[in-house]
Amino acid sequence: MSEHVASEAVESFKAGICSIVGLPNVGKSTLLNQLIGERLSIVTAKAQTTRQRLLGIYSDDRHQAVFVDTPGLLEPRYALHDSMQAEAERARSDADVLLYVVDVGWERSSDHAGAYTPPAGVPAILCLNKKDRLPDDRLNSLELEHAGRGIWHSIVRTRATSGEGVDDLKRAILGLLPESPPLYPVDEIAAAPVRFFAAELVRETCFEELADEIPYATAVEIETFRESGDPLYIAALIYVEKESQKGIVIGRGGSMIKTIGRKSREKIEHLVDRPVYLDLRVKVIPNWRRRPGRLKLLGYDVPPGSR
Ligand SMILES: Nc1nc2c(ncn2[C@@H]2O[C@H](COP(=O)(O)OP(=O)(O)OP(=O)(O)O)[C@@H](O)[C@H]2O)c(=O)[nH]1
Ligand SMILES: [Mg+2]
Repeated sequence: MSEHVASEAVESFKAGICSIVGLPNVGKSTLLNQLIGERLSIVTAKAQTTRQRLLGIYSDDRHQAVFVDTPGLLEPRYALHDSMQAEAERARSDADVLLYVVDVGWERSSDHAGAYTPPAGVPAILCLNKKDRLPDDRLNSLELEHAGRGIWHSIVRTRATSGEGVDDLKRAILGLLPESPPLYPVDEIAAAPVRFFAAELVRETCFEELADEIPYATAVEIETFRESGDPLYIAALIYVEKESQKGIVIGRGGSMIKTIGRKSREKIEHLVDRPVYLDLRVKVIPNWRRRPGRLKLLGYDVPPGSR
């Protein structure tokens, strides 16, 4: 009898992939972090922060949702953008559930959702995010408008920055997962190694501290990641495309690189929960965003036929 109960419990486990898609800056990465309860995906006020698919895993005793955060894109301009676009498309085609995120305070984002059709056979949820940016009556009419298309399995309003609505959203997603055993060990929350997140935190800090085009011209590579020894020793390279950008990243008397180093180190220490020694250097690779060979070296997948 007990054996029978156990096999039933295994059969009713639900697991699958939920891809989070939408235009840049609508709050996809903030939502992923809230759904997982951990700051995995980097978030900044600038659009096109996320460059690669990032997995965040949520497990409870009956479900496992593997959330995939994707880059939000408009028109690709560089080989790097082709790579970002391909990452987003791959995530879309792998999905068991699709989460389409809209910034309700930005008309273009909602219009885009209005024109979007999820792939056949994949249940899709519409997330009206940044609900703090629109009065309730306008939110109501927006929701009615989207509901009228009949393509959304459900529509959920959220404020990702505070976590409001995220529990409802999670419930809606978990309910749509197919029956399946867990895809990852249930105590894992991420599928990438810590050194990937360390590089991402340096990149996030570059986005926060540097202005204009410079953050977009930066890439971060971890050269050394030595976990034996105390503190944890990390040497990282920040790549830029021009000598003039290198000068700005270093700053007068090294002031900017010191700030980036200190802030990045604090974030990494928070992540690994131990002291970190972070050594940062800046190097120029001319036009790396336009050169598929360089992109590959920096860890970005490049689709065939990329410009
Ligand atoms: N007011 C408000 N701001 C939000 C909300 N959710 C996210 N944001 C902010 O929106 C900005 C973009 O958030 P991200 O999570 O980086 O957006 P994204 O969709 O991942 O952006 P890309 O990676 O560039 O495609 C950040 O400054 C967030 O703090 C929300 O519910 N309300
Ligand atoms: Mg993002």
